[in-house]
Formats: sequence, structure tokens, C-alpha cells
Amino acid sequence: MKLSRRSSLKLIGAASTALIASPYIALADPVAHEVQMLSRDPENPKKRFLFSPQVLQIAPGDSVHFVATDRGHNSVSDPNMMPDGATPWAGQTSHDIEVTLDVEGTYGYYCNPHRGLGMVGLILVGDFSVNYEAAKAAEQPRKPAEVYGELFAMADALRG
Ligand SMILES: [Cu+2]
Repeated sequence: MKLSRRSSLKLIGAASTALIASPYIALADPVAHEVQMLSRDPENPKKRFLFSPQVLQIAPGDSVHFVATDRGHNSVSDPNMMPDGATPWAGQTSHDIEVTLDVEGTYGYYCNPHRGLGMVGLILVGDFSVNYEAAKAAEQPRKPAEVYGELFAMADALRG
């Protein structure tokens, strides 16, 4: 279901009132996060073709807006790095795409033109342990495997 942020918030508000006793109703309103698609890291110009931030931790129901800050990139979910029941996404090159992630778990995604150069990212939703080990073990080409090594090291630290 694709809703504007405003109508999502309205629905959440209605649901909270109707189901106030449910422990599964989020306490906070959903948050809209941004991930920039970059050809060059402004903080480290030697670093090319990256998502920023590369690792994003969010709550279920939050949205992620992939912003085409630089042209020539897109965001595509990796089918081997998603929890069961999650909706895959595939943005058009040089276009923004916004996804709402309702299913808890570990999500990997890549830029189609630059996957081979290691342009990949990780999103951790809620209790992301459900498919964490499977996502970590997912087979990758050489360069993305290298980058995922770094990203999962960061994610390991978040797991405590
Ligand atoms: Cu790219």
C-alpha cells in the first residue's frame, strides 16, 4: 500500500485510538529517513559511488527516501537480503524512490549501475535479527562482499 506521509500519519493516528491496548502499536509516529545516492563522498572525495548513510537503523513503519543527489544511481532491494514477507523495490536510475519498511529484519540493497563497484547499503528494521545471519551469508560478487564486510561489522556493533 502506497500512501502519502500525511495520510499514513492519519491512519496511524486512527489505529492508535482504536487499538490503544495493543502492545504492537508504535509509540512514536513513523519517521521519514533519507539516504543519499552519491557519486563521491563529500567528506572523502576518494570514496566513489556510495549510499549515505550506508547503514541505517529504523523502526518498523518508518520510510526511507532514496535521494538522487547525484545522477546515474538507483536503489534496488537484494532478494537474498530481505525478511520473509517484505516488499521488494527497484528505483529508476537518477530518480528518487521512497519505500516504507513494515517488516522487521535486515535489508540489503544496491545500485544497479554500480553494484560491481561496491555501491550497496544496509537497513536494519526493528528487531533485525530475524534474517540477519542469512543476509550476512548471502553470496555477493567480490567488491560488494568487501563492502558488506564493513557494513556488517558496523551492524554487529549495533547488536551489542
Ligand atoms: Cu550508483
